[in-house]
Amino acid sequence: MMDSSARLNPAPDWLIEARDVEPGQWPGLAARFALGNGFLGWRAGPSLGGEGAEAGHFYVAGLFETPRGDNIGIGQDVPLLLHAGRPFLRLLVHGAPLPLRHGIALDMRAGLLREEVQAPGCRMAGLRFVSRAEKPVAVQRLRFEIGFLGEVSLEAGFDGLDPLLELLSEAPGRAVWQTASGKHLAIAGSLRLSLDGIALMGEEHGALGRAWRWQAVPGQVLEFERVLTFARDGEAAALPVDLAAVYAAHERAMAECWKASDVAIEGEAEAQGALRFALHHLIATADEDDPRVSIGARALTGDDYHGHVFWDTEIYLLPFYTWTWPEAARALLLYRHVTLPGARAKAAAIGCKGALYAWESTDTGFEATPERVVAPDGRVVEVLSGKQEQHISADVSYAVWHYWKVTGDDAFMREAGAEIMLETARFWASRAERGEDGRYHIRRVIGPDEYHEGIDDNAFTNLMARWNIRRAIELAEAWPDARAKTGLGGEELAAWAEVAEGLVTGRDPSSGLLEQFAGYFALEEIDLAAYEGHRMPMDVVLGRERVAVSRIVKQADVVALLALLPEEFTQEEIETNFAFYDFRCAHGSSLSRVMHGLVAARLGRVEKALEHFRLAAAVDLGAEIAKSAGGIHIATQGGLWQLAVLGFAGLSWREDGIALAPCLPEEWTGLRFALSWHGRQLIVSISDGQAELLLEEGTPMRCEIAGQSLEVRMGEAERVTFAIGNA
Ligand code: IFM
Repeated sequence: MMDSSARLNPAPDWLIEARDVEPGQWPGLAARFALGNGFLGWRAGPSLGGEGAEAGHFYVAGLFETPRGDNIGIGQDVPLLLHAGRPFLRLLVHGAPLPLRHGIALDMRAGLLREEVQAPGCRMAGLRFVSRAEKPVAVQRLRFEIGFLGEVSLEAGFDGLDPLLELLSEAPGRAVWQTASGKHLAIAGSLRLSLDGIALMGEEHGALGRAWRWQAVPGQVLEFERVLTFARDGEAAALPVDLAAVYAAHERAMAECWKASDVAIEGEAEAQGALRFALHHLIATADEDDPRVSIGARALTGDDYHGHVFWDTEIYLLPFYTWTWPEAARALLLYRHVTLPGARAKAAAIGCKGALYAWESTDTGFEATPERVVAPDGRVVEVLSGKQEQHISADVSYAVWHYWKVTGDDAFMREAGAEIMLETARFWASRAERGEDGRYHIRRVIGPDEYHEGIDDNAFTNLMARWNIRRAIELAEAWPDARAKTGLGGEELAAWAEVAEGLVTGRDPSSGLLEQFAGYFALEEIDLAAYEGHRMPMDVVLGRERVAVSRIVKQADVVALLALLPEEFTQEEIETNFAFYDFRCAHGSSLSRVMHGLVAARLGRVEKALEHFRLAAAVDLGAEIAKSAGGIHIATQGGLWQLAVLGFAGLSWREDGIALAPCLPEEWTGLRFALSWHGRQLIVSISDGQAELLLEEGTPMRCEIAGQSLEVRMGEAERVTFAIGNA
């Protein structure tokens, strides 16, 4: 098995490190350096005692509970993703703790967290991982080198469980907890300590704990090992005995993940590091085997947004999974099928038909958005997004359609995807109102720009809804089975077509400029340049009320539309709209810059795109570690992949293959990435005005590179030369 005393991995682009960690830095670092496998998330707190140790707890995907009473401090019940406990170690020498200096290093390629602790007369090196191959399993190994004489006690235990989890039963090596609503968490654990190769028995300390005492002498070497298995349903899995085999399986599974999804950037080490960091978290956060869970806005790395699932998953994350890890994409989309009953109930509750997905979703699919929150200025404000941010339904369908087109997974579409698309289209057709102008309107919504609430005809919502209805009509016409399953008759279909054709778009026919929503152009113009350097979001700087009557946009809204539906616009329209809205966007959400970057890259505005890339990468890798304390911003990570691959490489799908329109920043001398299309595995390499495509596996397919169309065959690399900066 791996050697816990090994030196840190010297390849800097696969490693992030933090040395001499200050106690106050642990919450942010614990998220940044977190490990996960989609079922378990393990925050990177320090193994050994001291301040900050509480940061290192586990999450189990899908383990939510709604406490009764006022759980977020303003009189309402909201489902929360529970803390699934934290393993700890306490070392005392002559009855007192030692002053410790901690360093951690995340080896992203191996999916391992390494740790070094220095103390007077003692050095400890350790590593831990959650198995990519056997999801319930987490392993920790530590090696202590003792250089002093004295009485030592070491206690290993497990605490920090969410107060909503009550102990139901325990026996040596296992414990089961239950919530008031009957959710379960079962954990089994084993602990071993050996001194110079000889096992020390110690004493039992609770079900998952043990304590040892011994007389230390210089030169002693202690090896500690902890293995845990977790279960959300039923019994905790049996503890593996052969850890070398567990590690080997993890190593193989990690190698497969990286082979399928790696992106290598030449020329800019920071960008390479940022992308590998993004990929580490994207790999760590999906469970290809469980369609009952999806990915929360902070993945399994922190408490912000309580583990709730937003449009972030479908719009920011799904492209990555769809193009590189279709099994994970499929499971994530099946989650939206499993949660259709909640979406149908939400639509019915507002008098509509079909399916309106929860803006914030948990294990049930019922709406989980809090109705009020405490704003940064301390005021309690009403949150309307749970009621009004309805574009989520079109976003889900968008992800379904693109998954289908990229993978060709007809079975998924027949079993689940078509039903999602038809039910969401049905929602939009019933939600749109016919106005006196004879056109259809979607009123009282919030678009991605959450600074403007209760607006009418948000261009993003209307165009995405129209797109949703149109694709659903195509499906219904091609697949009579899907029509039968959803009880869709010809009359209803005709009504959908009428709504789609009649929906207002806010598009000025002469300039192609979209009005973000009805009345937006009449709002106050505020020059954002005057606020450059402000570190607070604009709704805090100017106040919510002022921003709401201004043209300041919180995050990519029309620009997101340009990114998602480029085929609906001419190049000139994209230019016009991007120029108008990029200038007015305050990027008050971590989701914003990657979308702006993606559109800029496709427009060939490469330096601007790179600036957005760098600023987005800084969200979870910048100097302000505390920004990540509530968890890493997983949508940003997915967006960075999109910006590199869909933006700089210009990847898109065609019915019979793929297309690339490369336009790399000058600083990036090369870009290489893996992708899959209709079950085929491909490697794309771009550098020096050349793009090379290698079909590693699968039957021949078509590819268009910088406008040149060719057929690629397995094992034969196809190379195309293109003019740099003019893809
Ligand atoms: O989904 C986002 C939303 O677009 C902006 N606020 C944060 C949410 C979760 O990331």
